[in-house]
Amino acid sequence: MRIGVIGTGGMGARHARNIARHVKGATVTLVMDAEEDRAASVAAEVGADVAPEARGVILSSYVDALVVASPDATHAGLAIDCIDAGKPALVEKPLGVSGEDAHGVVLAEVAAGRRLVQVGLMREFDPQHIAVRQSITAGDIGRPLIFRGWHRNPPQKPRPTTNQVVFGSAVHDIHSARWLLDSDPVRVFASGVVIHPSATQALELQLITLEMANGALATIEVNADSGFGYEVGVEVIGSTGTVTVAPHHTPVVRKGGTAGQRMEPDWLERFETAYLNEVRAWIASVNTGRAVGASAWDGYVALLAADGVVESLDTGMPVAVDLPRRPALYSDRSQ
Ligand code: ISE
Repeated sequence: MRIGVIGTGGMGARHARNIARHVKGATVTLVMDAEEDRAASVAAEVGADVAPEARGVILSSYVDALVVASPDATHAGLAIDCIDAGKPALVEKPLGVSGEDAHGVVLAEVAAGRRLVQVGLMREFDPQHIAVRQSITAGDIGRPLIFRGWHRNPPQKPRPTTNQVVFGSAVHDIHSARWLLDSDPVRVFASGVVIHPSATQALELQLITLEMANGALATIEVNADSGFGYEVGVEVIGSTGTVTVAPHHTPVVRKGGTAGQRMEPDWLERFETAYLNEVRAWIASVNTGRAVGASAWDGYVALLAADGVVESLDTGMPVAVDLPRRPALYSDRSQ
């Protein structure tokens, strides 16, 4: 399978390398990035050619399927172009810059009558998250009642805006809550805190509550500048027990009167296995025609809830999430 990669920043480069090095039967043939040097260096690494613009990659007769990892504002439009070209695409999150933007992708897929888009909401491919889900479905904790997520980022340059914290980061946790609680959000409430007033007035630390259709609740703490490294975790409280991810992958070292663990510095290291699993599952699904992972619908629902979070941060009020009926095309998902 010949893959075209649009956007060769951190995620696009990671996907390109993973495909070139670790996925049998797949090659990266064409890459594109607005920064040509960046595209050229990834192309040289994976043995691909460089294309001058995104739509040329999608339409190229040397490309069977696409990875879209360009800036967020281009995701929905490029996803629709892939659908129009009849080519499968792994599209990075967020699927758009608003619920409405992402809804266009859902409508295009429904019109095409088949699922061509997998969204990079990749916690579903993380062994730790999978173990939590398996424990829930095995009945270990009874009926899942509350999802508690924590999501702490290293500082980024430039610092994110309030909305970027929601659309770029919290969408992952909204998706995890839906996936683990098996239900959709019906109402959201959010408030936030400025961490470093001298640097930014953005609400870099936010607390989000979701009320789900099945009566369960979710709380999400999302932090754009942890001050210590990267950490993502979930705990689900059920009617007869709780299940939580183990704290870190790294060993506990005791020395000099302390016990410590090295923190992963960022998501590229923390979710190394998940990214590989994700891209392998995607290529396999393109081969079999059986979609896996987060769908365009999932990407859309996460953004519709994210719209509500932004409104709630702004107004200080709870906001209803009005989901349209889920199209039959997406009925194989449990949510
Ligand atoms: C980043 O873009 C990712 O997708 C990471 O998975 C997420 O944890 C981080 O907050 C985002 O900025």
